[in-house]
This record gives sequence, structure tokens and C-alpha cells, in this order.
Amino acid sequence: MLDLFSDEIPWSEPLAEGAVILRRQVRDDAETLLKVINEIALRNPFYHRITPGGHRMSVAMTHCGDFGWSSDAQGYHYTDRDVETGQKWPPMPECFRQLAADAASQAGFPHFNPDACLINRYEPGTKLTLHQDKDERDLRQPIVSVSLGLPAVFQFGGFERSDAAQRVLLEHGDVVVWGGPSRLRFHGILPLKFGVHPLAGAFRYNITFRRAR
Ligand code: MD3
Ligand code: FE
Repeated sequence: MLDLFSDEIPWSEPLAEGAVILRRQVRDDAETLLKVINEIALRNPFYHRITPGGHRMSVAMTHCGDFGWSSDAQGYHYTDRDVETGQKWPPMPECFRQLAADAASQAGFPHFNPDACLINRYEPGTKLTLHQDKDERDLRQPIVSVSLGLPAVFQFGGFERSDAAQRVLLEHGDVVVWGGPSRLRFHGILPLKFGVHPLAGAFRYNITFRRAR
């Protein structure tokens, strides 16, 4: 029977080989996740990174876990402390690690144990240009991403920057596991549209879990 109004939440949508969207997977945990993000940001405030090219990124970032992402004149790499302050990154909360491991396991990656968590904060107009994530040591390990707050249009490209990109809406509570051949595909976020989310206000948050080392 055609069922247009199925109320089975969450549901999964295969996106490409190695990539699956777990729609609304963490919707019921969102309030807690946002609270935890705020606690992390009290210890490691959101900041706008200056790229090696000297541009201020429109996305604001914070980190937790054993490793965080830093940039200097040599480019980007993972470090065990914040190079700005010399402080260790805040620890990754166990509920974060568990969420990431569960999602990866559902997507066919049963041994995922992230050691790095990057939290991106978007406000209206913020974008993330097409890029690849390849600074992690073992690219056979997936990345798990969690979207909270305002929706965003995600661009999912190919293996060359110039390859055509498909557009996918990522919404509050969606979790995506990016592994296998999808791990090295170019991707980005189109400029965030204005809006107000009941839990996140005028922001979108994206948490990515990675195995850096
Ligand atoms: C596909 N973040 O932090 S999440 C990033 O919404 C990043 O903040 C975006 O790209 C965001 O690097 C997109 C989805 C995502 C994350 C990592 C990927 C997609 C990916 C790695 C490989 C392929
Ligand atoms: Fe990325």
C-alpha cells in the first residue's frame, strides 16, 4: 500500500556507496546535544578560523576529544591541544562517542571509535565551500555527522572539485555516515537561509566525529 504518511522515525536513505542518511535519528536527543555543545563551548569558545590563505571562515568552530583540528602556515593538521591557548581540548562526552559508534555500526562500520569531534556553527549566510576531508590518518574510517537546528543544503560532489554536485537537504536530527568510496568526495554547504529554530535559534550546528590518528 502506498503510505505517504508513515510515522516510522528514524528512517534511512542510502545516498551513495558508503554513505547513508539516518533521518531524524537524534531528534529526541537534540535538546541534550545542544546543551552539551554549549558546555563544550564554555571551555573552548566558538571561533572563526583564519585560513592559511588569510581569509576568515564564516563558519564558527569548536572541538572536543583527544584531537582537534588546527591550522598554521604549514596548513591543516590534528593536534592534541588548542595551539592558540596551549590547552588540551575538552574531553569527548561519552554520550557523543556512543551516538557516533551506534550510527556507524548501523551503517556497516561496527568498530568506529572516534578520537576527534569538530562542531561547526552556522548563522544565516554562513557557507562551507566544496572541500575534501583527508587529514585523518586512516581514510577507511568513516565520518559521522549530526545536523541540529536550521536546515541546510548540503552539496555532495565527486572526486574532482569540478564534478557536478547533488544537493541534499540536511535537517534537525539527521545523522549521516560517510564511509567507503564516499569518504573522499568533495562536499560543502550552501549559504544558510534566515530562520529561527525552536531549540537552536538562528543557528545550525553540525557535529562531525572522526578517527584522526
Ligand atoms: C562527506 N561539515 O566539517 S557535514 C566538515 O555541515 C564538513 O558542517 C559540513 O564538511 C557541515 O568537514 C558537512 C557532512 C560531511 C562531513 C564530512 C564528510 C560530509 C562528508 C566527509 C567526507 C564526505
Ligand atoms: Fe568536510
